[in-house]
Amino acid sequence: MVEWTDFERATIQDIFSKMDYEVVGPAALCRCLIVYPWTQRYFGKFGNLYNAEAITANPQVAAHGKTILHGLDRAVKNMDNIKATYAELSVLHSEKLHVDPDNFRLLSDCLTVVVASVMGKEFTSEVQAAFQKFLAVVVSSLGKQYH
Ligand code: HNI
Repeated sequence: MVEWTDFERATIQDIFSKMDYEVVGPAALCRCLIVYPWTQRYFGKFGNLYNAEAITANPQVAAHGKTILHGLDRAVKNMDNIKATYAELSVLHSEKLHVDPDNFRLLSDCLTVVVASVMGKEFTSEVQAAFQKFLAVVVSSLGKQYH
């Protein structure tokens, strides 16, 4: 089980309580699709992903970016039980969606970049460390049901 310090818990709650899901979710998923174009292969039914402009303007990408953040919300609310919280989502990504689990890390790195740019100076190294630890647990839990 993962141990969290009071600072880590407070930081994660704080980041998510102030986060504008409408902006951060779409921005993180857009970055992932643009910076790592092979991740587009899972979103064939989302229509036009032809270039950065098309990806940024695609309403299905924006909607799915928000869905992902709502998925992360579940981990924020269950920080002591992230693995169990994600058991079903892990099976879905593995068995139904066939998403290569390496991509979880890529998306979480894009999310870090977006959160850092929104928070500016407040995104200190200590805050980054807490955020990265949280995302590492998320990534590991989402990958748990792969075999
Ligand atoms: Ni992901 C669906 C959460 C990373 C591809 N994904 C979901 C859903 C949630 C979710 C929640 C909706 C499930 C449902 O309908 O029951 N995804 C998350 C989280 C992360 C993540 C929390 C990581 C931080 N997903 C990824 C990555 C990819 C990905 C990295 C591919 C590169 N996800 C998908 C696809 C779907 C999906 C594809 C189905 C979309 C759809 O609309 O059918």
